[in-house]
Amino acid sequence: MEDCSLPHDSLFLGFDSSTQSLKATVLDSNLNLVTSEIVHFDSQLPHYGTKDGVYRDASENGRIVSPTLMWVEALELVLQKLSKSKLDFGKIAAISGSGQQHGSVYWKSGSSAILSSLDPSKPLVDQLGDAFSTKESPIWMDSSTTEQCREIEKAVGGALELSRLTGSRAHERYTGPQIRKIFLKLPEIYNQTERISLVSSFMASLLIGSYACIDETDGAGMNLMDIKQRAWSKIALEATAPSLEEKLGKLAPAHAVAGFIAPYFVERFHFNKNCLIVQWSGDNPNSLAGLTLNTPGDLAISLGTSDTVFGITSNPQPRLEGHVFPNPVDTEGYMVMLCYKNGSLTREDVRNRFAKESWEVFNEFLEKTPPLNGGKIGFYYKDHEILPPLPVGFHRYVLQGFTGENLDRINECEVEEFDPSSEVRAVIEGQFLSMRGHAERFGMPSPPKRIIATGGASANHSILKSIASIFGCDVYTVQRPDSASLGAALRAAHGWLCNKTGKFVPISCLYKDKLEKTSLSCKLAVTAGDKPLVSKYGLLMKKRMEIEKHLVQKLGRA
Ligand code: 5FX
Repeated sequence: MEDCSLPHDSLFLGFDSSTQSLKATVLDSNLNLVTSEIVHFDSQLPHYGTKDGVYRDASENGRIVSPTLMWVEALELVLQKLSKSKLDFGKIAAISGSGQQHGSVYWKSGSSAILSSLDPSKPLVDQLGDAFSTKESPIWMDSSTTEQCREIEKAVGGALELSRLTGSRAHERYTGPQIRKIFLKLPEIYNQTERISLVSSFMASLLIGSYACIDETDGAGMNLMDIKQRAWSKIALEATAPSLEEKLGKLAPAHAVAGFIAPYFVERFHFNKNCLIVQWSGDNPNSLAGLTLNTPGDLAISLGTSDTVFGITSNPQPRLEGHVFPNPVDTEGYMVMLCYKNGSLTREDVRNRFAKESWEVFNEFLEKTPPLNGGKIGFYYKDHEILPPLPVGFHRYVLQGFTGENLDRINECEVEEFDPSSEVRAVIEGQFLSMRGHAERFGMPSPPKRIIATGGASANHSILKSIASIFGCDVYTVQRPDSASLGAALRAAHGWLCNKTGKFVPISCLYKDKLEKTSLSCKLAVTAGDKPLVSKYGLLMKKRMEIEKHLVQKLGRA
């Protein structure tokens, strides 16, 4: 039997560098929450002038970036906040983190020297101002690389072939197409770049004071890695840009140690010099860890800036839709995922337009409208959607005579608007019917054994009720909705343990038989909807998928 205990009195720190904020969560050796902090980019770092953490470039269709230095400054600020909260940095045994997936950072030639000689008397941001060959990092919301996606797919033998090889067909937000765009359109930036990091490996690099590897899980979000070999794919690299492998560095498993914390942080914040930095990974993989998802029939739904649906499998079948990544806490398994760009910002937009900018009114509308919404179906895309690939726009249909019994002679009629309460139900039902439809098509369990909901909107009971009715299973929630930073803190402990043991140890070893006593426990929030309603929703879903297909044929990208 492995000794899975963590040293008494030690602490584990997890970050989440997400689209709109940087969060930090600290767990103790019993995996209980000690403290947490957050820096909101728009309000707490207003000098960068971001809206929702990003710049939406008006001059180039679909280009969405974030200022790289803002993430650097946020790291220093969140550490200052933790220090003010009297956190004893000296007790932190290991740190890991989560980054928004796909986003990339371009380190200028010579920056490795800057990174390894940071002066602890000065803020990071004053020393790294000149370290990047472009100051703006493309992020996951960007949709400006359709051309590069098609070129890469063609070069490797088609979209399905690329998906079988790398776990996904080419997607605009994926790092490979983003790198190719920079190489083709801004070659001087590409040529000046000595290292390309993901948001996750970028933040880890700051903490170790040298370039951190890209972890194999987040690396699968680039269209560059062979998911079976967990190694860079030569053919995908060649299809993307020249001399790319040397700019990417090596891959490492998510549980590996990236290095010791840099002297900069030891001197400035009084970390212990033996504090380990465990590889950072993507936000969705970290959530998977934080939700302790380890049963193939379980589905997680994360309701944040993006909405994602994910689960685990040992036998992935990559298709044109959805994504396959290595499981970040298992050396052999995989995680499967769907991703929607229109998540919380779109729910908020509908709330602002139709529910008097109030969540109370929004929930009241949701509760007072009947399930199935009288056959009213809505597609709400405030941003260019990923799944399905559709441009900005709202589309509304009424299924005349629909009662949920059958679809015979049911025709849809496009309308301009619904009454305000039906708009609210239509956005919520629309989002979850789409998830159910695409999850089934992707081969995810149907119905799932259970759903674990996380992210900001998982605190909304009215929304959870709709999920239970549409999917037909119990819905659980976690104590804390920021499962990505919690998962990162747990992974810090896991990496520490693997390092101590000298080999990979299953993560469940850390919480086996005591999950209920930790901050990772989840609780039943809503029981499954009744069966007849679930099958009526099945029909509505079928109709919705048909309409969606027509919309894609009419308006979508290839
Ligand atoms: C996943 O593929 C995504 O693009 C998003 O969920 C980002 O990770 C959000 F940060």
